[in-house]
Amino acid sequence: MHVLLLAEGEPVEWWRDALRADLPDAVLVCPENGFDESAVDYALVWDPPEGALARLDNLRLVFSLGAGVEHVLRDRSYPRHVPLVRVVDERLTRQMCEYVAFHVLGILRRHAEFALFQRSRVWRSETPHTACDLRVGIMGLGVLGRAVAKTLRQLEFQVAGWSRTRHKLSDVDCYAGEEELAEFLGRTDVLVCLLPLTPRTTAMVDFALLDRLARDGVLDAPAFIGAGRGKVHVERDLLRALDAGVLSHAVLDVFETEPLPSDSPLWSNAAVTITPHCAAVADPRDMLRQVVAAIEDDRRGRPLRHVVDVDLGY
Ligand code: NDP
Ligand code: OXD
Repeated sequence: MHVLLLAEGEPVEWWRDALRADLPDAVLVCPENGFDESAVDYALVWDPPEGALARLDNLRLVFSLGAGVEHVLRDRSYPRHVPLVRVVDERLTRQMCEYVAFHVLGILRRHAEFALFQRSRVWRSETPHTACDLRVGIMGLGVLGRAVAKTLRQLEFQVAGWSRTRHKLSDVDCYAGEEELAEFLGRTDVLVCLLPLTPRTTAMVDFALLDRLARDGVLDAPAFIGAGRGKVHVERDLLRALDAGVLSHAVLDVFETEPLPSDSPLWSNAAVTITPHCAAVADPRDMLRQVVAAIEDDRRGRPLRHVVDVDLGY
C-alpha cells in the first residue's frame, strides 16, 4: 500500500515511521524522492499543487491534514470521485471552544481597554456586565460552531447560531439561510465566524453585514471574532467598521493573507486583537490516528467518517 505525503513542512520521517508502526505494509512516498503515481492508494495533503491529485489514477482516498478543505478544493482538477476526508478532532474542538470563550469573556470584561489603561497608568474602574447580558451569534454550526455554542451556554451567554441548513440545539436560537440572516445579526452583540471558506462564504462578512449587527447591546458597539478562514471576512471592511464605530473590537485568528503581511494596518489598530492562526491546531498524533482509521475503514469496506461534500466545499 502506497501513501503519498503531499504537504510542505510536514516531517516526512515522522510520518513514515508512525504510519509503518500502525500499518506495517504502508510505504510512504513523497515528491522529493520521486514515486510511481499509479501506485498511490492514499494521499495525505495540505495545500497540494494544482493537478497533482488528478494524476493519481488509482487513488482511493484523500485525507486533508486540517479541518478546513479549501486548500484541496481550490484545485479545479480535484478528482471528484475520490472521497475527501478531513480532521475532526476532540482536542482541536476543545481548543476552539477555549479560544472563543476566552475572547468573548475578554470582550465582555473590556480586556483590551484595561490593557491600554494599564500602559498609561490610568485607574478607571467600571461596573462590569455579566455573560447573561451579552448576545453571542455564531456563524457556522458545524463541529466547531456547535461545540462553541455549548461552551458559551455553559457560561450563560445568550447564544444563537446561523447555518445553511436548520439545526436544533438546546438553549441556542438557531437561524438558517439568507432569509434569517438579518434577524440573526440584529440580535447579535458579538459575532463569531466559524464558517468554512467556500465560493458562497468568500467575502461574506463585509461592511454591509457588520452594519446589520445589534445597536442596542451592552457593548459600546458590536464585536467580531474571526476564527474560521480569513477570506470569509473582508479586512478592509472590518477596518472601516472599526473606524466608523460600527464595531468596537475585532479578534482575528485568520487572515486574507497568511502570515499577515508586516505592513497590514491591522497590526497597529488598538481595537484589533491578532493571533497567528493558532486558535485550534491538530496534534500530529491525533491526525495519525484518524488517517489510520480512515485507511482501515476503506480497506475493510466500512463507511468512511468525516467525508467532505465536494460539491458544497465543506
Ligand atoms: P463544518 O464543516 O463541520 O461546519 C461548517 C458550518 O458552516 C456548517 O454549520 C454549515 O452549515 C455552515 N455553512 C457552510 N456554508 C454556509 C453558508 N453558505 N451559509 C451558512 N452556513 C454555512 O466545519 P467545522 O465546524 O469543523 O470548521 C469550520 C471551519 O473552521 C473549517 O472549515 C476551518 O476552515 C476552520 N478552522 C479554523 C481553525 C483555526 O485554528 N483558526 C482550526 C480548525 C478549523 P450546515 O450545518 O447547514 O451544513
Ligand atoms: C485547520 C486549521 O483547518 O488549522 O485545521 O485551520
